[in-house]
Amino acid sequence: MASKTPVHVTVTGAAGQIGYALLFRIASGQLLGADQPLVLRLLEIEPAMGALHGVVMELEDCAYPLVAGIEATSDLKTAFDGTSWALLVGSVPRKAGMERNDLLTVNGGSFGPQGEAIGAHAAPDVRVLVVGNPCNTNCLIARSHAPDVPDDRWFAMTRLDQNRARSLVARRTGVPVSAVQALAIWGNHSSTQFPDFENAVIDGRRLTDVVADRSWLQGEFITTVQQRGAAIIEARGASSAASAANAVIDSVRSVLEPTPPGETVSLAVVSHGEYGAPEELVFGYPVRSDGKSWQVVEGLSHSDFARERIGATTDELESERRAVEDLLLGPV
Ligand code: NAX
Repeated sequence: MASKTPVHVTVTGAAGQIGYALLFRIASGQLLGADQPLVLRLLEIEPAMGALHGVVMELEDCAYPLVAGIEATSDLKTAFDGTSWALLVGSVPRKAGMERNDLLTVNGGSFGPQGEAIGAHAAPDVRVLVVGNPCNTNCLIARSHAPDVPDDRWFAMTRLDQNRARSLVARRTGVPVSAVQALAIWGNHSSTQFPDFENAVIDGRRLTDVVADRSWLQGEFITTVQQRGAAIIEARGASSAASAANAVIDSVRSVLEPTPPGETVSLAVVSHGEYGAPEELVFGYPVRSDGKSWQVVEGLSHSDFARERIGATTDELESERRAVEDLLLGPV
């Protein structure tokens, strides 16, 4: 049987800690399947090229049968040339004395050129997943520089938050993780995100019927999910990396595979005004895929409490958009 044509996968920030946890999983077939050869296109900034070279040596030393080539580069055209999946992980971390708006501007400055390079050089079927923070707004910026890449190809990662919420509920209620479904993250991947317990189910029952303690759901549950990233930094002395890489794999698989019955998956996608979110914002929604295309789940209802929380995360995304206005091209 003739083997498949290799698919090109770009990972930016490939010498970083998420890159280190992610690349080996991609190369082993966990991203695109055990029979799909791939070419890895790894982007780093110049000062990190030495470290990236070391990662490439390790990838070579795994002798992965699926890896048809590895391109390590600091050049945007080379990084995105012919790519079908652009995983934008690289970004500059917040440093002491940096305001949130400074972070938006510093990182936004690299996502514009990356978007432009995707628009100019990627494969016609390219899909983009932004992980580097602030990921929703970085995705907004990149997309504005690639107007010919259709709206439904752009994603920012809220899946780690969903996985955190799901696991927390499973531990609280003593059920397997698989019993907790449709627990989606709304809005921004930030401390204003809303993990929507109201529409979640446990073994087919409404989560709110199983967990009667509404004050826990509205309080500690939400803040634990929102603050989990900070708690990991506190405990580990470094931010989430393996769980973030795992969520990258989950995000891509959830676009490529049909969503199981009763389940929804969390992805931040380009808003077309669903549930009142302003158009064009990259907004976290519950999504379902049929394996070919995906849709935002329709017809969900929310209490006043949930609407107020979704409003707060919407306001934050709006203010992020205002802060990067100068970096946006076109009518976003
Ligand atoms: P690291 O600092 O370990 O690695 C980032 C890498 O990106 C570095 O090697 C750096 O040289 C590179 N880089 C910086 N600017 C670049 C550019 N313009 N082009 C190419 N490479 C560039 O961070 P890591 O822990 O890997 O995290 C990466 C990003 O993921 C951070 O922005 C982080 O905040 C974000 N996260 C997002 C999550 C999400 O759920 N959306 C969760 C995990 C993580 O916090």
